[in-house]
Amino acid sequence: MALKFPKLKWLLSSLITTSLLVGIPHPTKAQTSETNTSEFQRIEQPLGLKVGITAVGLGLIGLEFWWFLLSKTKAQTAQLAEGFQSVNITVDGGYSPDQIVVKAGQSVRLNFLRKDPSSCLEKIILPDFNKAVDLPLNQQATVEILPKTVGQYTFHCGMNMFRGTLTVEPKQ
Ligand SMILES: [Cu+2]
Repeated sequence: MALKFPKLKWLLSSLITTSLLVGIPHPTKAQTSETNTSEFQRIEQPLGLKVGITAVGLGLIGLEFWWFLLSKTKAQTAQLAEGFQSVNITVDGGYSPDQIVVKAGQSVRLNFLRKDPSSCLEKIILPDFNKAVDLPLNQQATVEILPKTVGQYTFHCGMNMFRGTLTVEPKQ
């Protein structure tokens, strides 16, 4: 949930901006233009234009909802390579993928490639596996773990602001 917070904040502020652009009826403004007829003339917009602008605004709002709430990254299953379950994770404004699925009882290699210069992301921590690894910029850093117990584990940045989930499934 912590990861979603900055997104939601952004979403709210952009929704407000969008509604301002669309032009929510402004009572004080309307009054001024009616009483002060000598200076201001009230311009009647054609109905079609109003409807059109409203539709564009609603469309943008819908697009934002889809982008931030529904276009979630899908979980990625680690691929077997040289006896390891490997997955490449790009670190850039978060982790991509941020949901990783592995099987229990086999070593996992998480290959992090940090492209984000922000110091926030320079450390990756897997508390359940007692791992804290520095991620050099534009260089792959591998974290090796052996997940023994089925369950969900989180990995996160040094300050626990960006998070990802490691799901350990039973081996079949
Ligand atoms: Cu951080």
